[in-house]
Amino acid sequence: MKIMAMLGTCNTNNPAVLAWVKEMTELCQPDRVFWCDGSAAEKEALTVQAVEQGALLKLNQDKLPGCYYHRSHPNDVARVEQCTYICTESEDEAGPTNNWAAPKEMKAKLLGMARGAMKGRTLYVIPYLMGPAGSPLSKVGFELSDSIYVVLNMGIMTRMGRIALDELGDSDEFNRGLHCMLDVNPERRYICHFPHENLIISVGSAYGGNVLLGKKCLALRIGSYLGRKQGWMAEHMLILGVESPAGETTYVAAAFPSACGKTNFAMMIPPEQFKGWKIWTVGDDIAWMKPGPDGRLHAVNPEAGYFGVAPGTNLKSNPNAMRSIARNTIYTNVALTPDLDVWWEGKDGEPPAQATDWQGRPWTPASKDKAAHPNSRFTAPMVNNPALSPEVNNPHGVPISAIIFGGRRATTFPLVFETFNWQHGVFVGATVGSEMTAAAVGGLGQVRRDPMAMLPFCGYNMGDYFRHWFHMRKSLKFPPRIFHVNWFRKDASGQFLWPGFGENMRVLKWIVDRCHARANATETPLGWVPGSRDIDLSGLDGFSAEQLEKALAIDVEEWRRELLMQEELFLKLHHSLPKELLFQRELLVSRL
Ligand code: GTP
Ligand code: SPV
Ligand code: MN
Repeated sequence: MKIMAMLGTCNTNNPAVLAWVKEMTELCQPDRVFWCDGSAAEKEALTVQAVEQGALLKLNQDKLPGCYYHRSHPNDVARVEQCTYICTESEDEAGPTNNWAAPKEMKAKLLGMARGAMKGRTLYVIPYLMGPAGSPLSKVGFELSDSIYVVLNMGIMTRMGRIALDELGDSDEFNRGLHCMLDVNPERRYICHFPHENLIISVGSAYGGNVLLGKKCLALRIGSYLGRKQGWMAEHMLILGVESPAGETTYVAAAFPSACGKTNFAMMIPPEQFKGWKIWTVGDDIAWMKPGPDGRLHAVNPEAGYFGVAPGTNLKSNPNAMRSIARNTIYTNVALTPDLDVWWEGKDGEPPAQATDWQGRPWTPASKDKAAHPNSRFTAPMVNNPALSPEVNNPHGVPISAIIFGGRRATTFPLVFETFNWQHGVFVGATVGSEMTAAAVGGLGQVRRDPMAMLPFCGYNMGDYFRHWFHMRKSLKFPPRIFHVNWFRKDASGQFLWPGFGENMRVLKWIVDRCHARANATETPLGWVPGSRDIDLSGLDGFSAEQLEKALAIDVEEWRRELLMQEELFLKLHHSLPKELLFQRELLVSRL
């Protein structure tokens, strides 16, 4: 076997890294080992190889310079929660909302599956850094993968290569990640986390959150576990800055479940009437947050790119995303046009007269199936985003003034409310419910509890996670205010009550003004709600104050049902639920 350091000098003397790569190489028995250095030349060479192997297709370079197309296996198009495990010593540590397996047995099983699994293939060693260089919050990981698609995606989504080795130095503190595609068989698919060992093993998939191990596996599941031990928080949150015409920038973090609007909100362009207001994107999916010396909660985005939902993305809904994906982007499971352009449901313009769908079948507008998979995605470097925050590489992160929770709810939840205090805010986050989306396999459209949008991503017992949230208050002299929003409420005819997207700026401005104690609100059983005059509707043609009132309304009958639904989660977690949550529930019941 030959160990190659091709096209670069990304070798390392770190003994812990070398020992682990050697051990895994002996286990997986690849024909070649390729150490990634993250250079532009390397990216170019690997892209050529990926095209030769058929893993990528070169798109129309006049229209989409540097862009490539990928189709995943039709059985492998989303995260698989039923195959995702937290392997802690005790089952109680993983808690009732996670799949659990004993670490020793699961490791033996997975390493057994990996034995000889890379014969005839290349093992790519992917060193990567999550978070800005030099940040106390940043973490180094190594993903060993036999997928060239994973390498090219990790090159966009993380700070990959030399930079990670430099950050690590001689330390043995890094995440170990092993990824084997095997035969991409759902029966042999496991995404397993071993938090005690800072280890991830993923087999049998080649798609998104299952295999880009820095993202959901390290940055959220392992991250949340480490955060609790080390006094910080790993959250499924976007981070944005709101700059006012006076030049004051207020930072906000928001947790919405998968495919519920984080990327859109993080890149929003304010409507014309909001002259001088500007949104800066820090991150669109994940926030690592830690109390700073100033007593405020500081957040960094551990990622370096966007793995975003394609359907519904267009120049009106998300112009900054369209600009972000105009070059150097990998498209997965969208439709392909005859001139090698991409298309998806909800893209600008007319649907193409003919196209090839995400499964490679001929498609026309008369076809009954969708051209793009509902969970088709783009992988785009954040530097493409015209609204990228100048603070994105700040090792100290940005100070967060507001945390927003939200879900996809056709009824019950008003457009926006502010919670009374941190404890109440934690209760509201803990009881978030949302309709399930295509981002995970199964259950589409059903409302389920998705606490803090972390149900699929919390790496330990959810009850202890809530306790950690309450505990964090003690290290914050200036805790962020906590809000809840719902862009997805519908009227009797099934139409969205609120126009959403860029118009969400109107709600965001109220939130920011509340943080600076300069906006009015009315006390309700749920929290502080703006009156219809407190939200600026100027220039929003065809949208009346009455409609806004409908979007803001609180229906006590609906809330009785909601309380019963919330109880399900409380029962499931009764063993580990912090008392503060029961107390908050009693308070809500009595207010209602
Ligand atoms: P993940 O990447 O899975 O974590 O998703 P996300 O939370 O970043 O969601 P994203 O912004 O990609 O939006 C998902 C879907 O919701 C897209 O189809 C959007 O068009 C739609 N969406 C986003 N914002 C709004 C909104 O304000 N109103 C409505 N009605 N739909 C929205
Ligand atoms: C999500 O599902 O929340 C995503 C997409 O951001 S994935 O990376 O596949 O998890
Ligand atoms: Mn996400």
